[in-house]
Amino acid sequence: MKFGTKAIHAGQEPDPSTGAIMTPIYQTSTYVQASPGKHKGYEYSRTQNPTRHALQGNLAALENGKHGLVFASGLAATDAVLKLLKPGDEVIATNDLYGGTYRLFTKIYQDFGLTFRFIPMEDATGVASYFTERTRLVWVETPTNPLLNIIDIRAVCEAARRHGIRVCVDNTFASPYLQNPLDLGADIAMHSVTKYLGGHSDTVMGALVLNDDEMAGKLAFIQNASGAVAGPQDCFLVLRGTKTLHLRMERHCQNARMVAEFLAAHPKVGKVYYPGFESHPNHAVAKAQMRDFGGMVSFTLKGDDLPEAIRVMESLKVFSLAESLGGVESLCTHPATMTHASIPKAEREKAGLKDTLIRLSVGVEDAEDLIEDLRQAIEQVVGVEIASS
Ligand code: P1T
Repeated sequence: MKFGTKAIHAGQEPDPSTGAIMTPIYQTSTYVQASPGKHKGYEYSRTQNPTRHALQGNLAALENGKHGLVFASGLAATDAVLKLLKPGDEVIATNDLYGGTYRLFTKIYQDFGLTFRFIPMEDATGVASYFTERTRLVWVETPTNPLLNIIDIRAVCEAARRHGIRVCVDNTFASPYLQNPLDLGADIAMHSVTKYLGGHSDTVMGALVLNDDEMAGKLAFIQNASGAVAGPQDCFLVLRGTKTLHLRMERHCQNARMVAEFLAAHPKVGKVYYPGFESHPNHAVAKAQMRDFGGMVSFTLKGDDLPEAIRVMESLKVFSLAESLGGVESLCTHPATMTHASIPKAEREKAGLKDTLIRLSVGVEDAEDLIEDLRQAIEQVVGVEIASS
């Protein structure tokens, strides 16, 4: 079955009691049993819920995986993966990644005896040189947040497999429409469902999709035992969101390309970070492992002046200044003070993340309006270059 058909149908059957075509919101905590242990597959909603079950099946299908599990947030999904590890184990992670993931690793799990090393992975052949006898997991984010670095998933997975190390890929920025990590050899595909999968900035949720039955059993145990589950109302909203994922992603990608090209041609813009440019260091890898280049674009202004960058963000009218990404509406974020503030400045700068970086989540509005908004904001703050005749 092709992607659009799966997006609309996978995991969902007409409701058996009424024929309702949309999976109902089973807003219930518990289920009546005819006799102790004699029930219809549902005992308690932390353990299982029919609306959640439908969404888990839908997301598994979109990632070409066997098992889907949804959690109360993207970070709760990441937290569940870390609970597969033991004190003394080591995680090798991408050096450019969501600030909250870095915070969970270093501020919570380090105290439980896990160690984390953050390394550049753009040259995938070098990743194996960081493995030690204690390495149990490689954490890959690609495209990375917010620098849009591209990591060769297949190459990293091959190196990890040779050493018996698992790989989890945070696929949030790409969405399953653009990239399927399990097909490239990853053990787990992780999502902040809050972003493109939900797609409407109205839900916070996370997901894991995987093929391995034993690991899926352990993660389902953790999901129930730790209890950071997604509620049925949110699962319903995300089921509505995934039905248009393929349509939205096409427009996100088209608009982002136009915005990136506009910025790259603007005389007051410094560097534009966008994997769709042939000049992007790993453009060829992006082209090979992604269907298109995504809806995210980051940039700096020429001169790298922080007050100017802040004034540009304040001057945008169609783009809203807010954390998050992947919704239908365009957002603008200042990673240094917002999404990545929990990474120490020295660490951010080591990874190439400047305080002057502006991150755009390009929505599905009309591209002309988005470009005009960026133009007026930039030119209002830094002026227009007058061409000399
Ligand atoms: O916010 P939550 O659903 O818990 O997901 C965390 C998360 C995980 N991975 C990536 C790549 C993410 O971007 C996020 C959340 N990111 C933002 C809120 C942001 O604006 O970057």
